[in-house]
Amino acid sequence: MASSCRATVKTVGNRTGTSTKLLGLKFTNPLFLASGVMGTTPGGLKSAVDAGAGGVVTKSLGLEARKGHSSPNVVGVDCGYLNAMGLPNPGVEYFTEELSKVDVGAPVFASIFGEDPDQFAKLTEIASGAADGIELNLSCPHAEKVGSAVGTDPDLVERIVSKAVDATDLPVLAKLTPNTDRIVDIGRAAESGGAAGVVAINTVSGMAIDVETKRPVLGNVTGGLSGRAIHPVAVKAVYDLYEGLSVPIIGVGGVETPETAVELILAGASALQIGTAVATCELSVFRDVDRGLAEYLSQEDLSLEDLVGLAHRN
Ligand code: RRO
Repeated sequence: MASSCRATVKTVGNRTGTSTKLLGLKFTNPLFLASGVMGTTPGGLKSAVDAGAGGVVTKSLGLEARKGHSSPNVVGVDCGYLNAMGLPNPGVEYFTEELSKVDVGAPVFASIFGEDPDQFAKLTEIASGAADGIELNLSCPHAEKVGSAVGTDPDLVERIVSKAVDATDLPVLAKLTPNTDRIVDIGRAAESGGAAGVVAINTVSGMAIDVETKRPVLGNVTGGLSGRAIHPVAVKAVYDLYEGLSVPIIGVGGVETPETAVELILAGASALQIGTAVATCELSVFRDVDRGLAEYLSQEDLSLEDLVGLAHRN
């Protein structure tokens, strides 16, 4: 894929000006590794931190190890990727044990998925043994009984979040799906359940068909679209959530340049996650975007906090 992502950036002295406190945690910058990319092993998470990520999110973990959907499970499309990985993961107990042996170097959020509030509570309890925060996956668009199957009913979302919050002292985030016209209702339900923040957005439901074979490309037929293509969808979701919620919003979707990062912060995001651009722009994306963000803040004479949601006040 053509890389339009590398920003022209200058270092602002020694300081980036983007360190931040959020959810009771300290981050060297507000750019976190999104779930699903490099997060299947603690070593992968550490590599992202070494490359400049301010925080990291694991691949989504379930109660049992899982192989995922048959391949092809990722396909490049214009301005992004379609994936239907199918939640492959080594199981929460194994991963938590491995994570406890590694100093990742920045706050780690354990992403978890389950079928009901009890499963989420159990997963939360186990993952809390090694993580600094929990991200509830209420939004994978292509899995049966989990992900958006449980994340589009506000009552169920509130019960899931509430049970997870009761099972831990760590901050609990709810990752929301864009594949609904009720994202604000769902975000409010997560907030009522005690979520410390919400993450918006997971991938947008999509599919690709091969014109030669005349068959769907992905092994699972449908998948989730990520990358630059979904950036405007993420901006709108974050903007709407900022109007309707009081808890912090973590924006994700097509962040690959300082401009795309600033846009999501102006919409209302207090921090951001980067996933697809780690593949399309390489790991340097964290430092490149952070430097560009710092330069923008310096030029505009604004703090990061000033910038959050500024589009609503201008
Ligand atoms: O593993 C996946 O197929 C996957 C997950 Br858990 C998710 O949350 N979002 C996505 O696009 N793919």
